[in-house]
Order: sequence, then C-alpha cells, then structure tokens
Amino acid sequence: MADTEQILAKMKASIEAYDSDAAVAAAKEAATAGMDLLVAVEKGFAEPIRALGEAFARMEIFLPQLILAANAMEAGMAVMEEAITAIGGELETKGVVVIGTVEGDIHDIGKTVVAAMLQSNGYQVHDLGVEVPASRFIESAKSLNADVIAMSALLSTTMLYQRDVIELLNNKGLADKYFTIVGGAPVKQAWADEIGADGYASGACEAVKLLDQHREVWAK
Ligand code: B12
Repeated sequence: MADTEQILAKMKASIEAYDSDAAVAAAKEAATAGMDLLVAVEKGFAEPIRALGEAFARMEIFLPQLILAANAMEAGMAVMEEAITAIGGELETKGVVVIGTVEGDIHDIGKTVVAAMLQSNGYQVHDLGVEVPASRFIESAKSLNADVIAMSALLSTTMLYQRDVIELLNNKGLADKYFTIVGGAPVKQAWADEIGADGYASGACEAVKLLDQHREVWAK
C-alpha cells in the first residue's frame, strides 16, 4: 500500500501545479489506499487551495491561477466525493437534506464536501448547486419533503442571503417546518445566532454531528 504521506503530498502538489489529471490520479490513490478520506480532502486538497487563496489575497497569484487550482481540486473532488458517498451506501436514511450555495455565490467545493459527508452518514441529500435563490431553497425543501435546509456561503457579501432564506421561511410561516443550518468560511456561530439559523457547523464532520445531535428537534 502506498504511503499515506506520499499520497497527501501528491494531492497537494497537483493543486499547486494546477494539474487536474494529477489531482484525479492522486485522489484515486487515496480512495483505494484505505486512508481516512476526510483527512485526505482536508490535508491533500483543502489546505493547499486555502494557501493559494491567501496568496491570491496578497496578489502573489491572480484569479486565472486560482481558477485553474480550483478546477484541479474539483476534478479530484469528484473522485473523493464518490468514494466518500460509497462508504455510506448501505446505511438507512436518517433524514432529508437540501443543500446549496446561496444566491450570488459560485463557491462549490465546501458545500459538496458537506453534502458527501452527510450522504455517507446516512442522510438523503439533494444538492441544489450554486447561486441558489432563497425561493428555490424553500420550494425544493417543500417538494422533496425535506427535514433540513443547509446553506453555504463563502463571501462576506453573500452570507446575507442566508438571512434572506430564513426571513422568507418566517414570512411564509414555515420556520418551524425545517431545521436550518449555515456554514462556509466567513460564517460563525454568532452569525447563525443573529439570523436565527437553527445550527452552524465549521466543517463537514461537524455538520453530521450537529444534525445527529439535534435529531429529536428536526425529525418529523
Ligand atoms: C477556491 C476558491 C475560489 C474558486 C471557487 C471554485 C469552486 N468551484 O468552488 C474561484 C476561483 C472560482 C473563486 C472565485 C471567487 N472568489 Co474565492 N476562494 C476560493 C478559496 C481559495 C477556497 C474555497 C474552498 O474551496 N475551500 C475548501 C473547502 C473545503 O472549504 P470551505 O469552502 O470553507 O468549506 C468547509 C467549511 O466552511 C464548511 N462549510 C462550507 N459550506 C457549508 C455549509 C454548511 C451548511 C455547513 C454546516 C458547513 C459548511 O465545511 C466545509 C468542509 O470542511 C477561498 C479561500 C478560503 N480560505 O476559503 C477563496 C475566497 C472565499 N474567495 C474570495 C473571493 C473574493 C472570490 C471572488 C469574488 C474573486 C473575484 N474577485 O472574482 C470570486 C467569487 C465569485 C462569486 N460570485 O462567487 C475571498 C472571499 C473574501 C470574503 N470574505 O468575502 C476568499 C476568502 C479569498 C481571499 N482570501 O480573498 N474562489
């Protein structure tokens, strides 16, 4: 079996080299090596992309480079997502979750990790994609008879749309019908409290714990 550290190094190098083929190859190695897949995502893909995000903020690299790195990460993540989801394939459904990135926000990766992790832990997850307007979160939750609405936002400007979803639920008298959770890099517990979200989690494992722990609140 290939050494875990070597695989993580290959994953990291693929992002830093903006190399989608290498990211896919390294992800396949990780998926078959029996390593902890969430650790692999975090150390192999998320850490280097965040480091590049910081380099972007310092203007050491530019948007086209960040996009290429994100494309490489997305290619690798498709493999990781399938592998993570497969682990939970046999589990019974605990509850139904609709998840999406809010209006005006195209960041996809963290939301997809959370979706895959929830799915692999027995939740039925409907991923609505990115730039999801408030009304669509709610219409989808209704039509899919969801228990949970999960909203991701990566920009301090788009976090505000998480509040819009909750306000729209309140206006429609549906606030008690769905358990709302929020997350994304700029989102904190204090923001969740301020906008009246039912829960906040900082990462994918934490999101699973949050829903598991509050099951008696949201389960119908
Ligand atoms: C990759 C990336 C991109 C890619 C996105 C590709 C894609 N398909 O997703 C591209 C290059 C396209 C991009 C574009 C932009 N980006 Co960008 N991007 C990033 C970067 C580097 C990494 C994000 C990421 O994927 N992280 C890895 C994942 C695994 O982590 P995560 O998203 O945080 O998710 C975890 C948790 O937050 C949590 N979580 C996430 N969602 C949810 C949801 C729920 C319900 C829960 C419970 C938990 C949860 O769990 C996840 C797993 O652990 C960040 C930097 C950063 N530190 O976050 C900047 C960053 C978010 N981007 C930034 C900016 C400014 C932009 C642009 C506006 C740039 C521009 N000038 O055009 C555009 C946005 C356009 C738009 N309208 O959305 C800023 C935001 C600043 C701010 N605070 O507002 C950042 C912080 C970079 C920076 N330092 O300047 N970006």
